[in-house]
Amino acid sequence: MGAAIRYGTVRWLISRVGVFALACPLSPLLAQTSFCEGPEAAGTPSRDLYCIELVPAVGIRAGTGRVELGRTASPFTVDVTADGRLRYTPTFTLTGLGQPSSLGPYSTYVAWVASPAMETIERLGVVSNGRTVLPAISLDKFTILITAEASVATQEMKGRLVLRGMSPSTRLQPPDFMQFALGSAPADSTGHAHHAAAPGDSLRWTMVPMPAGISMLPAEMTLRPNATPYLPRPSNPAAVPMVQPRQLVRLGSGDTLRLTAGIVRRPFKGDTLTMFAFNGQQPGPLLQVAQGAEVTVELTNALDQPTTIHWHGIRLDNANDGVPDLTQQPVAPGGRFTYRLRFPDAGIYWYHPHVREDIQQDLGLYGNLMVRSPRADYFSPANREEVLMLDDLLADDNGLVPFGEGTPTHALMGRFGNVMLVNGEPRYELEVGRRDVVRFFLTNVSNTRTFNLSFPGARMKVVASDVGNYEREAWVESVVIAPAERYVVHVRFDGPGSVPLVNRVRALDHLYGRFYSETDTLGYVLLSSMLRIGNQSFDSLRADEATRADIARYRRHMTRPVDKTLVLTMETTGLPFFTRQIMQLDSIYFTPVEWSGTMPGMNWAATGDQVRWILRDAATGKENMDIDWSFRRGDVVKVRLANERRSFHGMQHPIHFHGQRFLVLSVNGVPNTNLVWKDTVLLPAGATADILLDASNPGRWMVHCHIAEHLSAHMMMAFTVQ
Ligand SMILES: [Cu+2]
Repeated sequence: MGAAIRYGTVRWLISRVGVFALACPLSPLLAQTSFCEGPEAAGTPSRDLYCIELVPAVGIRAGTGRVELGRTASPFTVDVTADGRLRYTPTFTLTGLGQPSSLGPYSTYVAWVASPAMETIERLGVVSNGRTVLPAISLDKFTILITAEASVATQEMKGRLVLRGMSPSTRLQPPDFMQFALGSAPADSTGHAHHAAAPGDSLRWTMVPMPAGISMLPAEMTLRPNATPYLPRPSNPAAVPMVQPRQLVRLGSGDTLRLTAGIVRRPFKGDTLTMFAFNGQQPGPLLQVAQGAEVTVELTNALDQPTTIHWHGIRLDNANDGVPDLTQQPVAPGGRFTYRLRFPDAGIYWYHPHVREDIQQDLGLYGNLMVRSPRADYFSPANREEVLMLDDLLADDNGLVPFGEGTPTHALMGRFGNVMLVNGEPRYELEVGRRDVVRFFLTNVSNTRTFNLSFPGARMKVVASDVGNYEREAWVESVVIAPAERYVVHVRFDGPGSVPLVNRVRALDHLYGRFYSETDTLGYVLLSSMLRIGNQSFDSLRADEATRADIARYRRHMTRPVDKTLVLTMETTGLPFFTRQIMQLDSIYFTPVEWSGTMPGMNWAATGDQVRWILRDAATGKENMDIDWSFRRGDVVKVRLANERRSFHGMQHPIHFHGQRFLVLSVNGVPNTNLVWKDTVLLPAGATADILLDASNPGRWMVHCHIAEHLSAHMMMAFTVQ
């Protein structure tokens, strides 16, 4: 009760301060809250990506302003529409505007947003000197216009133009000159060799598959990774077992599971691929345990390379965390390792190797781990549960595109696949009754792809993420899920007919400087004619009082100063001239999230020897494994993650902390109002996030980017909890 009152008081104070500040536009309190104002500080969101400078129109002598492209608090760190358009909540800060009447027969100023060619113009709202927050904008490229108007009610832009500014995305333009200059390079004559050679032949690189609708410069088509191509090639393929579907394995406390990482064959588009699997299953067995249980897993390595298993998100004993050279020696081919697991937190977790994830995880070594709460009402009611592992595979007519043996390929943006998989299959199907509520447990196990998932026409609410429930359920139009993240959603299918599960994003055509839509249909939910009475509780959003009480214990730490700042950046060496030139042109604008692999050739050809992704401790300047933060058990640490826009290639990074849990307090300075325990957070390009780390589990642990190629290209550090 006491906590509830305190929380209520804090919310009341926030609302009062908010109203006061809006009523006093020059309040220094709020003047500080926009990162677009004042001198640019280190560790703040990129002005270049999230601020617009407004400039006076011809003949206007007084007035300037800025627009902060902010976000409204959401369950995700990226605000995006179901069809994939980024959504910005603009905050206008205007100064020095004279009386509108000084410009003519006008009484007010109005802000508008227009597409670059002005074919659509939308009214945003009335503005004046000071700060004004206006409705969200979801155009790819746009221009902000402020006009003097005769009436506040005007819905049409008729008055005099006063200020204008262009969105950062309008800088994305076709590099005509380079296209001409670089386009003259000769095409490669070996471009169509067969890379899935017969046993005994050596593998060769051929051209990487192109996404539909994207063109590549001839010079890009000549690029090849400077690495030895690798695919698993057993000496006796006929003896390799065919892959099996996932099995549910319920483990009680004290049980032992034998898990073998081995080689399998699987049918694929009329061909047969050689891949990896746990116990011959893709995904690996779905393990289900009760919260608080302790089980043993005996790993046998039947691969042709060393491996380990990391139990992602589980706050277990450090020696069982599966990190090679940090918590254990890698398990050699033919070797074994015993993991002793405990499960302090309910939720959906997953397991995967921590050796060359870019190869081993991509070839199928991943499985989910469901930890059940003893609370019967842990989730609000649903008619059924579905556990989905989302992945993508990169293949062409010859089968899988080979991996780099000693170093990863795709070291720039990660290995985007061109075939979407749900639970290892290219087509997912589920049959449900009409009005059924389905609880989906979603895990993104892809190397690099961030999905924007929705079931068009079906209502969806998010109820939980990585390490437990949200403080309260929230309606969402889509789920933004980065590699290694988990979300639990409840979806009601009212029907009739069928509902697709789609990934809808806006991809960047770097060559032509444009955005375009990509829609992947991952599967269908088929609605049977059986009509259920329906699930009344679905219509309301439930609060989880136990989660609220748990998080409330950390509330006093939320306003503390930042303890540690981690900068995410990169450097390159020895990239081809062409790649460096294109990257330089490209760096004029980075989209907050690269949803799709639209620079396939140069991305593929860049290896971990040429690209070094960096976690840099802002206080010491130390990088990656030279960092060794030390905390005491029970410390609560505020860490600011700052994704540096000015690096050579800015893009999003899903950052994972091992062995602990954290709260994402704010993104780009906007506080989250509905918290959830996480182990992985997606940092958009140029963005910052403040997280509150609950350093409660002793040991030496990793922090790393969960884009598999970034991890394999050094983007990792360690910290100790004593
Ligand atoms: Cu990364």
